[in-house]
Amino acid sequence: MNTSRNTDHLLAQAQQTLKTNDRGGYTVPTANLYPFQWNWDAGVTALGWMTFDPQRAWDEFHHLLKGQWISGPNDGLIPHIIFHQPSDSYFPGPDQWGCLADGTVRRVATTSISQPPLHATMVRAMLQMHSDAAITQRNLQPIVQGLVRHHRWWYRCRDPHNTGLVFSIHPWESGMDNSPAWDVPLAKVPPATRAYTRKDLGHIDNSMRPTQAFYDRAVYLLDFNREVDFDPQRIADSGPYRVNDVCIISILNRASHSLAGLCDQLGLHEDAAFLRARCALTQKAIGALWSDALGQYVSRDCITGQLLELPTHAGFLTWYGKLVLPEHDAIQHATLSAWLQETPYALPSTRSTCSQFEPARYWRGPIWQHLTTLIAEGLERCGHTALGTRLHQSTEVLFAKSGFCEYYHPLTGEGLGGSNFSWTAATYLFWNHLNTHGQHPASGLRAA
Ligand code: 9WN
Repeated sequence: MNTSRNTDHLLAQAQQTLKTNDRGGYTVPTANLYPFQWNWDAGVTALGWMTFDPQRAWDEFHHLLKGQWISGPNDGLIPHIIFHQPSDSYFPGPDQWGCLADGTVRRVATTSISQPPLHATMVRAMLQMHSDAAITQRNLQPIVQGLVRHHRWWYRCRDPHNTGLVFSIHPWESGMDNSPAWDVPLAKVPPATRAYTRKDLGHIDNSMRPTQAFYDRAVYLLDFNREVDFDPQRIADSGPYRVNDVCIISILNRASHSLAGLCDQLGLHEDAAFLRARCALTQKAIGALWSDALGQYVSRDCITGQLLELPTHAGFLTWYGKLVLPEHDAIQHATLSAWLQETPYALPSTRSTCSQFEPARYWRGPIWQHLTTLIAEGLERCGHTALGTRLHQSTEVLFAKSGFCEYYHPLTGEGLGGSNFSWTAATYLFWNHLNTHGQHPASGLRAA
């Protein structure tokens, strides 16, 4: 097959993946394994829809915002899963979280935690891709208002002492659920003692999924949150797991810059000023997450103050987050360059030389394509074009070799986890759009 036929075939397959996973205005990440709408998946998936059905892209956000909490101390929270329709193929489902629709705080059943808030940056990118005035007019304002409320929730509830570094309260909130970076803080969380039945192992081989010990702690934290009635102050004072996650911090910071720009556009000047002030605070604080030993940024246990010095790809998102301090830039660049010598495919979620590296297990080694592309974009916009392009090219190789899987083996390039995966297909559609519109590789997002 020649290159252009290959591209046509991949494009058709990617669009078909989104259509197959469409549940009428929102997209499931993949059938059965993840049968609901997920928070950060929705943001990435919208970019894919934008390449061939702009109104459908905006609908992804409208559906996500139907799950937003609309009153009480957690006003503004966009939960990590929105349970629009029932399904019994996933644990923990709506019966576990204590967050059913009540018409006051919630209009739809949801979880009680969030996920990396990349949405505002995706909205900026969507506007650059398709600037039809009528469609923008119809969609932009309610989405921006919902996102402002959400960012205010992050800063109010997850950084109540204005340190500049928000914390997360559950490994599922990080999106990088099973990262070895969480091993130390999770080891201090007691295991759940109640009976429950995992469903993930009915879909995916045990060797690729988190351990039982991980699930026992994940369930304990879910129960804790429900038992303290989701009270942000009690969670901030005595939650058993609080982590300054460098992925969330970077993604939030970038999205706050993006959102401030969108607020300017809509005349929401007070919100824009608030967001910029929070970005300035984060910029001042980020140095605390630098690891001299690893030559990269890392996460930190917020309870003990201990750096979680594990070499994970999350640290490289600081370029995307506009947060890298000048004195760290060349060092982290050298670190990433060294990583790239070590595996045939990029970018592993954990460095392959690390003893916790497991190339096929969830977040402990495999490649996630959407994250590689965000990191590539961050590198490019900070002037590290060669490295960014290299990462970008390596994602293209994987799409062509293994299609649109949930994640990929960094030593063999094999596709792993769920198949026909929405955010992977969307990432391909987005990058292809930038290439064909002369915005290769990352300039389309540069202003965002
Ligand atoms: C828990 C949907 C989600 C992603 C996460 C990924 C995985 C869920 C799970 O799937 O998490 O949220 O049950 O393993 O880790 O990043 O959003 O694709």
